[in-house]
Amino acid sequence: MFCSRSSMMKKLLTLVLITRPNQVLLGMKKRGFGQGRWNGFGGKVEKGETILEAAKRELFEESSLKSDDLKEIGLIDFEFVGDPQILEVHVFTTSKFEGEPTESSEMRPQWFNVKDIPFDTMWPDDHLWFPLFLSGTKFKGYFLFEGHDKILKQTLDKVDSLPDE
Ligand code: 6U4
Repeated sequence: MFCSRSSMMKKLLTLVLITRPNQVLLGMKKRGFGQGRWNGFGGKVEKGETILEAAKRELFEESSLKSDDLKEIGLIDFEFVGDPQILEVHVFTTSKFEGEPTESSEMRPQWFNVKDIPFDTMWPDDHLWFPLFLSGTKFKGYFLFEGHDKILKQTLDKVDSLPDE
């Protein structure tokens, strides 16, 4: 099978942001990548599943919530200095879900008022694109990180549609 250099160097990830009126559900990451930060629910796309299937699976595994209404709202590439692998993160959102947010081994869920989103304890890119997500605006972004705290370069654009819709 032919694999282009760019696809070989990309790792597909999902990120799901659940909303209810004036609130967003975040999870405190208890372990792994982004430990100690509030974030949406998500993880790696596994072999044999679509990106949307991965988003639903990770949402359920990490929060116990189910949704058949996930809509892709953003696509963000993350690069880390010294690491050839780009993380391609597909961001989904919905306000239609079933179940009660429940703590998992990976995440401790908590509702936040949109006015009190804990950006200080989130990935540093989040405060840049959350306003677009919260206003229902689709976006594409790119962030180059040095370590996990410093953004060296960034682009962020509103788009009309995303490739996987
Ligand atoms: P496992 O396999 O569970 O050990 P882990 O290393 O914990 O994997 P995983 O699968 O939870 O990582 O995936 C990382 C999650 O963090 C994905 O939902 C994508 C998200 N993420 C990564 N970089 C991010 C960033 N800069 N900003 C952000 N979310 C990010 O908001």
